[in-house]
Amino acid sequence: MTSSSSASIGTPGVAVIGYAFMGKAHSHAWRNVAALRPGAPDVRQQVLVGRDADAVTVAATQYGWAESATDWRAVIERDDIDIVDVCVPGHLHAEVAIAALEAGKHVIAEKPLANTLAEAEKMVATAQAARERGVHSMVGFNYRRVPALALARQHIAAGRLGDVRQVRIAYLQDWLADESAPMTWRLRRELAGSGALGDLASHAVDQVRFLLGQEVSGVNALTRTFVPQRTGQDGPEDVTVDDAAWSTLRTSGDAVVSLEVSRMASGRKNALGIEVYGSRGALRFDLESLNHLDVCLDGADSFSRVLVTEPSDPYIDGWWPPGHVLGWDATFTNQAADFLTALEEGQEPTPSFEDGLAVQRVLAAIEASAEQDGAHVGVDVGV
Ligand code: SOE
Repeated sequence: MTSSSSASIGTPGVAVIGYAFMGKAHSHAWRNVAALRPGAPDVRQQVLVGRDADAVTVAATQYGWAESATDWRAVIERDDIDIVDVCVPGHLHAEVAIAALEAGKHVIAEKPLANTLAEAEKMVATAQAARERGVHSMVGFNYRRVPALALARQHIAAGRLGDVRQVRIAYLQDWLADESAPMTWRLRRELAGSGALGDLASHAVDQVRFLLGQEVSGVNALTRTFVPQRTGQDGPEDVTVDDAAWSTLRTSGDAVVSLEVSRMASGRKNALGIEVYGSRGALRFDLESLNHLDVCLDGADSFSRVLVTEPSDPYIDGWWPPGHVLGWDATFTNQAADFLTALEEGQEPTPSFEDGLAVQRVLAAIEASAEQDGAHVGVDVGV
């Protein structure tokens, strides 16, 4: 099944590698995708993989998996596994995704695609070779599947904002605001690659590309690590990633984007705020109120609030009647459905690994600019 690009994928067997926060979110999606997304093929929820045998066994039972396992290498070689879903920390993305693609499995890799540009480039080369054999891949920028953001993209593409001139995008969380919050893998460069940049700015940059349909062509940026040491298991440890980042981006369509990300914004839990302003209108979105889109379209004078739950709205069909709102988890279910539908059609799903690499190149430019105290750094995303 895995090396064919024929119309039917049957009932593919799925393995999720990693069972923490993202492994849980993706498990929920695989479990519900056929029930909630019309036309999405059903899957076999086969194996959940993790290093701690006891903990992954408990998680596998809780999340509806047939089995658990501790050896991802053995799992990706199995004939009953067709899809490998990579939900491990960033330093393992390249190794697991490349091995799975080479074993003929379709792959979803969580964002950011990789920790380094070199790894991301290798993943793209492997994905391109795999595509020739009918083996497909996708990077998990789940916010592309928020109905309100998919609708926002449609409005922009239809010209209802006119020419987009400026964008404000801020992704703010507060789970590191407390200086006594302990050390985690997310604060170690060798495991996470970067801090708020890879974790949060990756989503923001992807949204700029997704919403505007434009590339980022240059950046100026600053980053800060406000708390340079945190307490680990064996005492104080250096934090080797950024806590927050700010950047001004130029786009290929001559728009200017103001981007701000932080995991130290006291009181903000998961606030992805997006504002897009054009010559004939504007849009405003807040992830903590994700069923709403504020619109000012076609030369209107002020904003009105739209509840994005009509069957005609993107990603709503198959869920609930109008006004019965969706949650954050729905973005992963919608993502799994799009992935399966693309496989069924023998198409490369989006966003592709090339999209992941393009985001990675912008993040690398932001880091390079920050190292030069905000100097302009040009970007050629090259995809
Ligand atoms: C943690 O900061 C995190 O889980 C991100 O890694 C996710 O991508 C984001 O959706 C929510 O916050």
